[in-house]
Amino acid sequence: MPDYQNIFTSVQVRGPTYPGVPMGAGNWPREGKPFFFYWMGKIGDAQIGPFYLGGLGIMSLLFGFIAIEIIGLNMWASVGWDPLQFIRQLPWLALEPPPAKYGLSFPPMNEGGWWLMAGFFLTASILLWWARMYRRAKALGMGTHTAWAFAAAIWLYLVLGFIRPVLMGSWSEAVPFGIFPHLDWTAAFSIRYGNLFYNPFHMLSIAFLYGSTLLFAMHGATILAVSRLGGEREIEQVVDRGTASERAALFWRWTMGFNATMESIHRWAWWFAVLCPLTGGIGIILTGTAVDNWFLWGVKHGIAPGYPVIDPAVVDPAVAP
Ligand code: 07D
Ligand code: 07D
Repeated sequence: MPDYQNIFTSVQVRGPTYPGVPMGAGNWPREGKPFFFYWMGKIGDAQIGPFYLGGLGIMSLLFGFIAIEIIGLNMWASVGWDPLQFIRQLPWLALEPPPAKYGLSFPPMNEGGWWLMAGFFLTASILLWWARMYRRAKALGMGTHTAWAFAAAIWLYLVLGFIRPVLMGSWSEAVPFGIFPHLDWTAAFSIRYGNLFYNPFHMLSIAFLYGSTLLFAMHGATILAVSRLGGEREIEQVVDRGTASERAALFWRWTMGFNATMESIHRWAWWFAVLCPLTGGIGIILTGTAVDNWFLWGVKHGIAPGYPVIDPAVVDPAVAP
């Protein structure tokens, strides 16, 4: 069965195209005539469309487009409107937040005003997309787990770009737009606050990040390992646990003495993923507001060694008044 043995997916199913379940009043019609795309079928479902656009979707795309437009045009302006340099230097270009002197006021457009506007439209776009996700799940009679997981990511995004800057009293605390500039910000933030590694919520966030990849690998591998027994065909697993799911469970009970269930493994995955940005956001919100230097905080709480006093006459600038 060579078709059954490729990297990503099993045989391609080709019935008539399916528009999805009918929906009641208050829903838009789905757009576009669905078609099959063989190569997409290699990595997922071969049927493309129909799409559900909806009012929230259109508004989100529109606001997102405005944000990207503001960011892109500002970056282009920063290289003197040279199209070649714009493409060549794109990863290094930035739209920076206003300087500290403007606090939380609306700065002049070319000193962070455009940054503030782009942030507003990007945030509106993301929140509208969240609402769309919530509404579509409801319309299908599903739970809203995906929307709440997305909300956890939005929490970290809002802490970084809105909540913490407001608490600190200045937009200048926020992240710039740009590929490498946002990495520079991340590194500078860690140094400014005495090494983020000693922030226990950064530690938790990392544990959940690494934990997520481990759980994903374990779950993906387990299901693939029993796919020869039909383990990935979830509908059949629901009505008849069968030999695939049973073996998958037994494998882990044998190798590590404990196994998740077909349901609980997905709860594990959901919580690990959600707790990564959730704990991370707590760590960022505490930085500069409650804790000014995580290394010294670590020394105080016995998780980092202090520097030995070599010359008592020299005062560590970090602890100088
Ligand atoms: C694979 C799903 C697809 C999503 C993708 C991202 C854009 C941005 C905009 C040019 C896993 C699409 C990107 C639309 C283009 C402009 C103006 C998700 C997948 C492919 N980061 N970060 C990246 C964002 C922060 C950090 C890459 C966003 C914090 C480090 C990409 C945000 C800090 C590294 C990116 C955000 C931080 C990255 C790949 C928002 C601390 C990397 C992302 C909205 C958390 C890596 C050059 C990825 C890299 C990277 C986007 C926030 C740190 C450009 C949208 C401020 C250390 N970040 N990031 O695959 O290669 O995510 O950077 O908060 O090493 Mg970042
Ligand atoms: C960014 C949530 C917002 C994203 C949203 C998506 C779009 C695009 C695109 C349609 C990612 C919106 C999407 C607009 C649409 C399309 C295609 C989630 C985001 C809403 N760190 N660090 C973390 C590690 C160091 C620092 C978290 C490791 C150094 C700062 C994570 C190491 C310094 C911050 C993590 C390491 C430093 C973090 C991020 C190792 C730098 C944060 C979790 C091995 C010198 C963030 C508490 C996440 C945080 C964060 C990992 C090192 C700085 C666990 C593994 C010491 C400033 N770091 N870090 O989910 O929460 O991000 O910290 O060295 O702010 Mg770190």
